[in-house]
Parts: sequence; C-alpha cells; structure tokens
Amino acid sequence: PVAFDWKDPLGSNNLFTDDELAIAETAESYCQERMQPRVLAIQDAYRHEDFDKKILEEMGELGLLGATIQGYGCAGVSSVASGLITRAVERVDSGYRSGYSVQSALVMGGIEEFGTQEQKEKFLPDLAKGKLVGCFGLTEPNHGSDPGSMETVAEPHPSKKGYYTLSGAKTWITNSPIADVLMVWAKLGQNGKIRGFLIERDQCPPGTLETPPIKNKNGLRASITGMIQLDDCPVPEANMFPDVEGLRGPFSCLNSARYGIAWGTMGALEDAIARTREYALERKQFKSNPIAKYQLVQKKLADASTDAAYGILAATQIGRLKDEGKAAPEMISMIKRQNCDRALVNTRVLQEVFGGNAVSDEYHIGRHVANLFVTQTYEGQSDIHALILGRAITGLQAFC
Ligand code: TGC
Ligand code: FAD
Repeated sequence: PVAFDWKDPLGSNNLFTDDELAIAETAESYCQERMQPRVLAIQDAYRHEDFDKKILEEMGELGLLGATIQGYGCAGVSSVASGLITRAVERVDSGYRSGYSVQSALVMGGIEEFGTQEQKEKFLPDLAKGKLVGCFGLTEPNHGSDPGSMETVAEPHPSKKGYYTLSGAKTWITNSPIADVLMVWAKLGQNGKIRGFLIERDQCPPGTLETPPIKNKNGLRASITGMIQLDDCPVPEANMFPDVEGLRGPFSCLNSARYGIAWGTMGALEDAIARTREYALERKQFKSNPIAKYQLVQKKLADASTDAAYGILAATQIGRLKDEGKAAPEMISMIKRQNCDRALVNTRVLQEVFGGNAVSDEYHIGRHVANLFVTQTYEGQSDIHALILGRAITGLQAFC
C-alpha cells in the first residue's frame, strides 16, 4: 500500500509542477534556514513589535516579491507557485506574510493591473527588490467592512495644475509607518467616485502626510501597522490610476491578496500541527505514556490535518482557475473564509495540547492563534465573506 505522509496527507505535492516544487523549495529553504534561525529574533519582534524591513529585501533578492508579475524584474510564476511561497512565509509568522502580501499582491499587483506604463516602470522594479516598501490604504476609522462609505477625499489642487490634494485618515494599515509608496483610495470631490493614488512619501511637504504606528497589538506583532493621515497632501495626477474607478479597483487587488491568505493560513496551521505532534510525542502523563497516545489528542491532530489538507487542495484548485481566468471573486471569498476560520479554530484547539506551556510564547502556538484571529478579520472579516457568498447564492443582498 501507499504510505501515508502526515506532512502531505492528501498528496497535494502531486498536483504541483516541477517548477512550482522548485520555487516552493527555494521559499521553504529561505524561510526555514534564514528566518527560522531568527526564531528568537521573531519572538523579539513579536515581543517588541519590531518588523525587520530587511526581510523584504532578502525576499526581493530571491525573486519572491510580486512573483506572478511578468517583467519589471519579477519572476512571472504561476498563482499556485505564489501560493506556495506565501504558505512558506506564514509557516514562520503571519506578520511576515502580511508584510509580504501587501507588498506583492496589493501594491505591486494593483500597479500591474491598473498602473500606467510610467507608473509600472517607475515603481515595480524597486518594489520587486524590496528597495521600496509599499502599503495599501483602504480602511478608515469609521469605515472598515463598508469601504464604499469612505470619507478620504481628493480635490483638484487650488494652485498647482495637474495635482490633487488628498485629505482624510486611513487606519490599521500594514507597513504604513515604513512605506515609501502609499496606495491610497479616495473619493474625488467632484463626483464622489473612488480612485487610487500612489503617494510618494519623499515628495510630500512636511505636515501633509503622517503615518503613526499603532502599538500594543495583541496579534500580528511582528508586522508593523499604522495610520495614514493626509492633510491637503499634494499628489500629481500622473500618480493616479487612470482608468479604474469605484470599488472595483481596491477589490480587484484584494482578490489576489485574499487568495494568498488562503494559502498562508494553511502554512501557519501546518506549523501548529508539526509543533503539536512533536510536543505530544515528547510530553508524558499517566504511566509514562506520551500524551500523543491518547485518543482525544489524536482527534485534535486528525481534525487539524484534515482541514489543512482540504484547504491546500481548494487553494490549489482556485490558483489553477485564476491563471485560466476562471476564478470568480466568490470562490476566493469561500477559500479565504474557510481557510482562515479552520486555521484559527484548529490552532486554538491544538493549543490545549500544550497545557500550561501554551501560555509561554516560547512554544509558538499562542502566537499563531493570536495572528490567525487577525487573518480572519482583515481583507474582509469572515462573516462579510459569508454575506458575499450568501448574496451570490440567493441573489439577495444582506449587507444593509
Ligand atoms: P458591491 O456593490 O459589492 O461592489 C462595488 C463594486 O465593486 C465590484 N466588486 C469587485 N470587483 C472585483 N473583485 C471583487 N472581489 C469585487 N467585489 C465587488 C462590483 O462589481 C462593483 O463594481 P461596479 O463597477 O458595479 O461599481 O459593493 P458594496 O459596497 O456593497 O460591498 C460590500 C462588501 C461587503 C462586499 C465589501 O465592501 C467588502 O468586501 N468589504 C470588506 C472590506 C475589506 O475587505 N477590506 C480590506 C481592507 S485591505 C486589508 O485588510 C489588507 S490586510 C493585508 C495584510 O496585512 O495582509
Ligand atoms: P467593522 O467593519 O466595524 O466590523 C466589526 C464586526 O461587525 C465584524 O465582525 C464584521 O463582520 C461585523 N459586521 C460589519 N458589518 C456587518 C454586516 N453588514 N452584517 C453582519 N456583520 C457585520 N486595512 C487596509 O486597508 N489596509 C491594510 O493594510 C490593513 N491591514 C490590517 C492589519 C491589521 C493588523 C488589522 C487588524 C487590520 C488591517 N486592515 C487593513 C483593516 C481590516 O481590513 C479591517 O479591520 C476589516 O476590514 C474589518 O473592518 P473593521 O475593523 O472596521 O470592522
């Protein structure tokens, strides 16, 4: 009989091409050999909320940033290969995956899809190298799940021809305190249509752009998060996306990022499974039995492995459809919601296997649980994705 591999329960590796497996190997080696020795550093990052910007440069050197983009120094790989990279990064920490996703899927992906030729040539090569850091500003203090009600406004500049001024506030923005290029979505004062702008920090006059960090988070602490405060910030019209208006712009960027999260969360869950298995085999209670021998512990591992294996198969399927232009946004909502929910529920249950040690961050399981709560919340909270699916199933809108 074929041997069962607990690390790949449903044999998903058989679905990947040789190129995809080679890219996964590069990403896993980087993450395990160069990130993993920094585990204590990661815990330092987690304890001290310190994001190591150099990680983006290192990923850039390996060609992992914006990897699906053709040209501009990007690797031009399949969506499944990019999913495998994302899974490798989040196996280490969701915060690093967050920094990587924002750079690759939201910022680079958005510029590739909606940018002018000049914008692509100006920004993509340095974003691909990690020399420029990007962020994506959609959420506002009063408008999270409902970004269509945003208040940030772009008005024609009163004195500078060919310029807009942007005013308003974005919050909970990954990478904003360290971003060089800020993709901000704002409503045009003239007609209320949402447009995308690329703000260059070094071009902003003093006092027009502030990006204070949001400190004391209880999840995603290895990622840097902040606000974007705009006070009549001048932005050239040449930095506006020319042809896309309305929510289709930001939501198209989100399709790729949500797809990536569906992969990434499976990496975090797989790491939680591996750590729990190892702990349960070593920890003995009652007549020197490893706790892994007990049925209730085995069921927790069986449930988690099943959800991880199913989640990877679903993400692979959507990746293939995406490259063929056959992935509906609702399919992405389905895997984003399911994989984030199952990763969170299972890691929370696996946490129990560690007993009191689960409370120590040195066992990593609590870090994954706290991080995975955030993944279930951003890029559309799970209940919002349920409503997106409910609307597609019934034809009835339940948001308001
Ligand atoms: P709705 O009427 O549904 O749509 C408005 C327009 O947008 C189009 N559209 C899409 N286009 C492409 N892809 C999609 N997935 C799309 N979804 C909608 C739609 O066709 C329509 O176009 P048009 O041309 O007819 O105007 O808009 P609504 O206001 O009713 O939306 C409701 C809802 C709930 C679906 C939506 O607002 C939503 O998804 N809310 C969740 C908000 C969200 O996801 N925010 C994410 C912020 S970014 C972030 O969290 C980054 S974290 C990254 C990290 O750190 O890893
Ligand atoms: P709310 O919209 O206030 O929702 C609160 C609760 O109410 C949720 O459970 C929601 O599901 C529920 N709810 C809302 N409306 C309905 C309804 N109609 N029916 C049923 N339930 C409803 N945003 C960015 O733009 N860029 C980023 O880079 C970014 N990074 C982030 C990083 C972190 C660490 C975090 C925590 C958030 C980040 N976000 C970012 C913001 C994130 O996308 C929002 O937090 C998310 O979209 C939810 O919005 P909200 O927090 O305003 O919650």
